Amino acid sequence: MLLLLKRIIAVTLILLITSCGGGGKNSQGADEQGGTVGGVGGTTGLPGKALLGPVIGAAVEVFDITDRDTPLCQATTTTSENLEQAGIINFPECYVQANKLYLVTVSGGFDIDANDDGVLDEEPTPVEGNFHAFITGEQMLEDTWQVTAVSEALFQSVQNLLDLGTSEEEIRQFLEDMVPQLLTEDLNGDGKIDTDDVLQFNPQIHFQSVTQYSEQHLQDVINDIHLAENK
Ligand SMILES: [Ca+2]
Ligand SMILES: [Ca+2]
Repeated sequence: MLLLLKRIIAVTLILLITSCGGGGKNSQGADEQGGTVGGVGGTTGLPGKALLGPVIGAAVEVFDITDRDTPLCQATTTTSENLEQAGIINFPECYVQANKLYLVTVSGGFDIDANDDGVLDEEPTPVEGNFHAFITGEQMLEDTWQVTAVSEALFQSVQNLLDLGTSEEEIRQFLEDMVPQLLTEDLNGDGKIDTDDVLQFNPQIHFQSVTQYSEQHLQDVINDIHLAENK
């Protein structure tokens, strides 16, 4: 039923979308073309984080959304018993275009705070599956960002469109339209609930900011990621 509903929403939105301005706002940091995240020359990009609880030792890849076979950049999340320093995504060097939409995939590793209580779990939980986040080059270059169950739920909502080869503009519009179904609060305080907020979601402090619909759904998403049943 839920899947059917999602498909109906997706099809309706495709029909409704006529155009979309996905342009970059070009604030400080990134120029119009892009910049390098990580590496010696990476002065503008900020690290990401794989965060169910923090996921250590996971493989991270960045893809152009039109070519999900060839990673543009790769990294392994940091390992630490300090939750703040664990699960950090720091690319050796990764050039991204500010206005382009990318897909980040996190695979494997261990969730070291699976119960999200902010305390290192006695036993880490293996992550058998993978999870994703859509992120623009601009978002990657100008703020910290998290790959989480919320970003994965958003990815799953649009996966069919991606597989159908839907245009980047339509995907971006669909993502923005879907966010209010997942989040109820403006997490970065800019007056809008949008994909910027998805990338700031921290399960330990924002779990009350998810919609009633998504609360159980997100727990299911996390369980599926742990057990590799989200494929
Ligand atoms: Ca814990
Ligand atoms: Ca916001």
